[in-house]
Amino acid sequence: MNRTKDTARFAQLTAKVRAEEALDLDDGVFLYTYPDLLAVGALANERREALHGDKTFFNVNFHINPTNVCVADCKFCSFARLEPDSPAAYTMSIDEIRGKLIERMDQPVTEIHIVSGLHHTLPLSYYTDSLRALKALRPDIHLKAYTAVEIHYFSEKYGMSYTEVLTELKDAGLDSMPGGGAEIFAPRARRKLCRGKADAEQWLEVHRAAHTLGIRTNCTMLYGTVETLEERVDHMLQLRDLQAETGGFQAFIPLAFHAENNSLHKLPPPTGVDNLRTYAVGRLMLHNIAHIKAYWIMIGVKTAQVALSFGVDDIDGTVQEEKIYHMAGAETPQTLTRVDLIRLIREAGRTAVERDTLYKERWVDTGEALSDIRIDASLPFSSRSDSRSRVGLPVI
Ligand code: V47
Repeated sequence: MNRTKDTARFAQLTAKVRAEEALDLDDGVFLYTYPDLLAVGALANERREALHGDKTFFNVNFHINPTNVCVADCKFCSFARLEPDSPAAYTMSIDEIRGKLIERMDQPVTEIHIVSGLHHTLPLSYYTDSLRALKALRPDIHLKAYTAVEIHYFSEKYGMSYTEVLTELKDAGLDSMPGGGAEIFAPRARRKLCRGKADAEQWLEVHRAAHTLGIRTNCTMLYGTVETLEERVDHMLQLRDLQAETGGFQAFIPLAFHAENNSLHKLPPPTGVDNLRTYAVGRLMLHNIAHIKAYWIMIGVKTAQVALSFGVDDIDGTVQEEKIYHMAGAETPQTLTRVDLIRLIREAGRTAVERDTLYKERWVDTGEALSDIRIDASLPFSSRSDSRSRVGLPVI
């Protein structure tokens, strides 16, 4: 596409960004279509450095997907199994969920990211018991669990308000919530992608309820399917409005569509330029959300590294066992070690900072030789020993 390079308009927009004025829908679309990608990236990088300097955050986490049985019929999803009797359908017992943590008791994990399908028969106690079982093993671990779509489903299924569901989960050990399920808010696109699932108002209302209870959350945007650029920017603006009201979002995570094994498999994947531009536009539109995260599993390690110069200041964590993207064709590894993450951040010219889920700094890179960085440097030895003895493993 041959686009004109309106440098005067870009200069006005730069002045607006530097004056910390909120950008509007037209500004966002302009940034998406301005031909000079590097200029857009540099402006986003300016904001990123004003907020965080060279710091680039990561954490040591792992994922549990307790079930893939799901009543929703999302056209982009390769993970869910609609038929509980299908051979690929699974639902973990509470013991199997505990087992995922027991396997990792000697690792310096600080967060478990838990997301499930919308299971039609499980009681609420399945979810509260899972949280309690994990906290009993490692009281210090942060449980980032259940998307707004799951909370909305629980609310309808168990006849409870969002606040009642969230309060029960919080009492059981829920510490924060991931940002999934937002997809694209525009009703036109949502009807094509995920008809019948929680809509934009409901997704936002769950996050509002969570923030009111002091539960911090993340937010996402699925892009590269049927949406227009206007719909992407509108999605960002709706997130920004809720953030202005509650301040409860920690990070915005753009999610690039992956097409394998789902009904949208004929769509071309988002290009590298689209990925980098979406991070940059996200950084510039969402001036009131502190962190922009590149989920390396989804974007690839190499693009995640480059994204650190396009507005991104966070690359998620070690992850360890990922299903949603790998079932949709992601070719990234299943895990990166703490040292791998430090190396890739360092080589991008940034300072690696290991954070906890709420962005408290646990370790800051001072440049020691990679071979001297202990895998478990961030976990106090005593809590490692306590954890191992709690499940009957020898204390090492
Ligand atoms: O809600 C599903 C998306 C989300 C596909 O909060 C897809 O820290 C692309 O939300 N292609 C789940 N996207 C992942 C998620 C997430 C990931 C990492 C960190 C955090 C966080 C949240 O993935 C889903 C959906 O929007 N998704 N299938 C697909 N084929």
